[in-house]
Amino acid sequence: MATTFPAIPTYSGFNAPVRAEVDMFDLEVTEGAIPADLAGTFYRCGPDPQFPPKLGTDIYLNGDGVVTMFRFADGHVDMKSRYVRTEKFEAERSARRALFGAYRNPFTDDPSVAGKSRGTANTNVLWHGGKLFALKEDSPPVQIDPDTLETIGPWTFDGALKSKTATAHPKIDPVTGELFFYGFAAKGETTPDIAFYIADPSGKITREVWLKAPYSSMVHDFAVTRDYVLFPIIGLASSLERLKAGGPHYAWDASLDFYVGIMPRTGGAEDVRWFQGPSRFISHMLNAFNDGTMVYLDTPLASTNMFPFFPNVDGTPHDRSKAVSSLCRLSFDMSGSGTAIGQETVVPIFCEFPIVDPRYAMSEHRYGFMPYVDRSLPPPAGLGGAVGLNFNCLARVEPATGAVTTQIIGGNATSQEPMFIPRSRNGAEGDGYVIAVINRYDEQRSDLLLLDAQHMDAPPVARMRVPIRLRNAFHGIWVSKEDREK
Ligand code: V55
Ligand code: FE
Repeated sequence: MATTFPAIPTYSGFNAPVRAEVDMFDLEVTEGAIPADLAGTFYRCGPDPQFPPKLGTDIYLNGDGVVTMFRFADGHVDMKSRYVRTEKFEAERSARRALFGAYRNPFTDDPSVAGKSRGTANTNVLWHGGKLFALKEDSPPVQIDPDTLETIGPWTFDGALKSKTATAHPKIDPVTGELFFYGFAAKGETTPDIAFYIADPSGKITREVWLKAPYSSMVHDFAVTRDYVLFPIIGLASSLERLKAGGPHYAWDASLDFYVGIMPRTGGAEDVRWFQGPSRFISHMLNAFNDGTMVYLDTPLASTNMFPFFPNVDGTPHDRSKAVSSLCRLSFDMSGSGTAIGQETVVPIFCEFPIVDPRYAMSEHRYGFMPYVDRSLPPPAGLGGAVGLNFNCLARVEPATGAVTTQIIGGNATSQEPMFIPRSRNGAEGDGYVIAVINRYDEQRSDLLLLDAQHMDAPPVARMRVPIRLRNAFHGIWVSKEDREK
C-alpha cells in the first residue's frame, strides 16, 4: 500500500506533514541581533503524522508528537527536532502504516495494537525535577533527553501515578517549585473521574485526590492559585456509545451547563464546590489568583465551541461567527454557599493560547501575553493555526486597565503560541522577551521572532530565519541555563 496523505486541509498547505527530524546549526539572523546574554532553550511540541490516517481522515490533534528545541547561547541559536518514540510511533514505523485509528477512539484500532498506549506525546513540554517530558492528555508523560531529544520512555512518577492519563497543562508553583497536575478520564476513556496530584520539586508525588466531574468532557487545562485549585468543565462531552459506534470522541452539547470545581489546595474531594452557569467555552487559561476567599480566573472565553473539528451533538453546523473569544475574568466567592460564576470582559480581543510570566503564576498578574485575531486587518491567505485561527497579532495585555500593546505580524503570515522569557530570575513582572514561531505562507517556511516584552510594538529584537516549514505546534516552554543547572 502506497503512503499518500489525503488531500484535506488537515494535511495540506502549511499543515502538510513535514515528517522530518532536523539538526540546524546557527540559524541565520535577518533582523536585529540575538542578545549575547540570552542563555537557554525554547522547547515546543506539536503533531506531525508519521503515516496517512488509518480511516482515510483524522483531526489535527491526533498527529505524532515532534519536539523542537531552539538553544540560545553567545548570541547564536541552534535548532533540533525529533519525533517522540511513543509505543504508537514504534509500532506504526515497523508496520510502515497507521495501526491506530481515530483521535481517542480505541475501538477503531487494528487488533494487533490492542493494549498498547495510544498516546501521541504531541501537545506540550514540561521541565520538572530535572527531567524533560512530552505530554498528551490521554496518557502518562513521556521522558525525553533535554539535549539529544531522544525518547527515554513513559514516566509514571516511580509508579505513583494511578491515573491512566495526565494533563498536557500542568502548573509549576514559582514559590514552592511543586508540580500541580491532574488526569481526566482517569479511570479510562469517557469516565468522569479526575485524579489530582502534587509532586514535590524532585518529582515525588506528595498528594493525590480523586474527584468526579458533573459529566465526562474534555478538561484540557486547569488553574491553581495560592490557596485553590480550579477544574473547568465545558460542554465538549464524551460518550462511550458514540465511541463504540466509531464516532468522534467529543461533541459539543450546548444544553450542558458550564461548571468550575474549586477545591482548597489542601482539601479533599469532599471540599470541592461546583460553581455553575449556562454553557460557555474556555480552553486555555491565562492565570488564576485569589484575594482571600474571592477567586479570579482570567481566560479567553466564547459563548460556543471554538473547535470546529468536534461536531455539535444536535447536528447543527459549526457557527464560526459565534465562536469568537475575548479575555474574560471569571470570579467565584468561596466565602458563602453560593455557586454563581461572575463574568466580566477585561480585554475585548479575539485571543487564545495566553501565557503569564511564569514567576507570577498563581498570584495576581499585571500582564498577559497572547496571540490574537484582528478581524479589521486583511486575513492571511494561509491555513489557520493549530485550532484553525489566523493569529495576525501578538500582544501584551493588562487585564486591570484593558491596555493592549500589539506587534502586527504583517504580510501573509501568522503567529503560533508565544512564550515568555524572563530577562533575569529577579526582574520585574513582564521584563523579558516574547518568542514565537511565525508561519510565512507565501514562502512556506517559518521565522523565529524575538520581541521585547516591554515594547511589543517595537521592531523585533531579533528575527531568525527558519528555512523550512514548521507545522503548527501547540505549546512550549522556556528552560533557562540556570533552570537546567538547578
Ligand atoms: C487540544 C490539543 C490536543 C488535544 C486536546 O488545544 C485539546 C487543544 C494536541 O492535542 O488532544
Ligand atoms: Fe493546550
